[in-house]
Amino acid sequence: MGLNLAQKIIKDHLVSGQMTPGKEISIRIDQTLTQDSTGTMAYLQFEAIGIPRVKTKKSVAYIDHNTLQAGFENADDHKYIQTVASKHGIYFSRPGNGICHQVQLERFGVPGMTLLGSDSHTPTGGGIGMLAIGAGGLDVAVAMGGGPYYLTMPRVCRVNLKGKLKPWVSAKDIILEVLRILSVKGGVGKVIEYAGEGIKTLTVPERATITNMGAELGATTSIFPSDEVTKEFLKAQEREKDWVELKPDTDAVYDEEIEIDLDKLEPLAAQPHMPDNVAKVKDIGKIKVDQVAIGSCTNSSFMDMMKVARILKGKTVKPEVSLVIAPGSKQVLTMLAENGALADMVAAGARILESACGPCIGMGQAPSSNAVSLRTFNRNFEGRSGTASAKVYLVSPEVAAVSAVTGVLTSPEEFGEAPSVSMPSRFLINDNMVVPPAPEGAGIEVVRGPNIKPFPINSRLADKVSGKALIKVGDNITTDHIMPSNAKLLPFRSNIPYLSEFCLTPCDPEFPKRARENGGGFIISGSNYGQGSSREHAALAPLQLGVKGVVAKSFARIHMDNLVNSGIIPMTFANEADYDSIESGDELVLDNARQQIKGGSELIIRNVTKNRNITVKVSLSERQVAMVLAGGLLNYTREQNT
Ligand code: MIC
Ligand code: SF4
Repeated sequence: MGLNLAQKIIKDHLVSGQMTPGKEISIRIDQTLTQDSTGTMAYLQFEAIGIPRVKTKKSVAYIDHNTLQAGFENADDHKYIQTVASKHGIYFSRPGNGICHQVQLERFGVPGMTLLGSDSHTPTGGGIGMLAIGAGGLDVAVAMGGGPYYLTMPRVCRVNLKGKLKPWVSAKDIILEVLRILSVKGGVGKVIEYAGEGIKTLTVPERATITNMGAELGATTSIFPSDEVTKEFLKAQEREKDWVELKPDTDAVYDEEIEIDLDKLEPLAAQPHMPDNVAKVKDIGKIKVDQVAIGSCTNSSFMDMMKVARILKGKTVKPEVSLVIAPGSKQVLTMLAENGALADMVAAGARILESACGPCIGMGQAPSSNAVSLRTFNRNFEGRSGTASAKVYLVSPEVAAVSAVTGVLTSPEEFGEAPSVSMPSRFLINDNMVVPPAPEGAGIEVVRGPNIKPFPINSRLADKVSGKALIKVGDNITTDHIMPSNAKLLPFRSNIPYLSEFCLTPCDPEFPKRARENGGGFIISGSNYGQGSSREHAALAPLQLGVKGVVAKSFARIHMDNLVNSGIIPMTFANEADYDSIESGDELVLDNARQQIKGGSELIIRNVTKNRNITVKVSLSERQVAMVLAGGLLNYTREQNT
């Protein structure tokens, strides 16, 4: 029986386990990436592991999220990352060089390799045929030290693309369509593998838009084959030598198949407040727009920007609309500057932001109250923009640019002829903003500012785990709810005690206080708890507040791993109806917790207040059980080494 592409790369990198879907495997990691808002924690943990030099083929530390520098905190963290990277053999992409995923694709991604990144949009690398996976910082730290990455062997879903996109319809519409079909939970436990005649019509940056936003499906990753199109892209980046052909076997077997007819697709938008709340732009209607933001790791490639520049050329942005544009990398920005497209954008009234995440992570450009904001980004979770009442729609660069000119949500076919932009045969190459590491033993001193505070480490799991149900939340709670990130909080990613004061506050402003007063307890949730970001702060902040376990209908992949890494017990209701039987404030007890967790997948929680037992499941591998018993990955690693 033939292998599909995901299985081939996994097989080539397999360290342990059987490639049976649902079973735990571990794989060798070739490349890692970190960004600054998860990076400080990842490097503190790397230092705690105590390995002097990274053992990967290439590890890169990016600064792209936290670049406002409203106080000393950001700048201090950047210095820490720069020096710690230099000391341990890690390349450093300076602030201004661009968004990690865009730069990694342009300059470092290699088809067939594995990439582990401390950012949930690491699957962008699947656009170039990498098996690129997002993870918590601690998992990336372990991979930098040469340790394998553990994951559940995924099922593989084939998305068969037929035909060719019509003018004005773009790669963003393809992934929005996949989200419409599968939902934000539909990719959990799966790799989404793209195939079919239609893939030949998509350039690498377009493929990367699709694999990037595959993160919103909850998928382990998404991947395209490495073909002539990939070769063209690598050649244009002067990296043809990195190209290898990669494709599934002709008799490859898939667990699931979806077909999308590209000719039939129309411009789409994800409506507030979920990326899978997708409708046709023309069906949503001509709602008045207050803000348009173009950029982010989903849609900031040179070609996306050129389409935007062509649409804006000779026009003026509607007076009621604020248009901001952040080109994805220094390469993109320089090319736009050189060919005059930047001048067209500025002349039309666009406000140009630096090549960084910016408004996508709420670092500035919070919309006005009740505003409608069209964004080419990948997440429109409530409040993520920095304005709780804002209504964010996720759209293609074409829809965004056209609507900035008309002032209302506009399906671009009405605008005239679509701009035709093809991939350049040569990108502008200048890697002067990537600082190579110092030679081994160069005596680099790691600079640590006062913003860096010790992070919490759990203790061995007690025999009896008890506490109150501190909060009860619904479905699809994102890590932006659990550990909000905005211009005020992002500078404190190395200060968990401070951050914990804001933990789950979008759901209940009293949560941190209640958790502290009760000496910790449990979180009760509906399905897909922890979707979105890879930030392990969404586990560390609850840990700081004494949270011992989360009982949910289901979990998002990366967040569940982060909970286990922190020694917080992730439990799912054996019978979902039991969710209704727990109320916030109920006293819960897990008797013989160690024994119960060791003993099998079903545990009994006593609800003392309701005088009733609830059966919950812990779907953990043997290794994860050992981690929970030890009080998290760091304690587990120490126990293993003594
Ligand atoms: C995001 O898009 O939510 C982020 C900010 O890039 C996060 C990482 C973080 O929280 O620092 C992600 O996607 O993992
Ligand atoms: Fe940055 Fe936004 Fe991409 Fe996250 S999704 S890496 S915040 S651009």
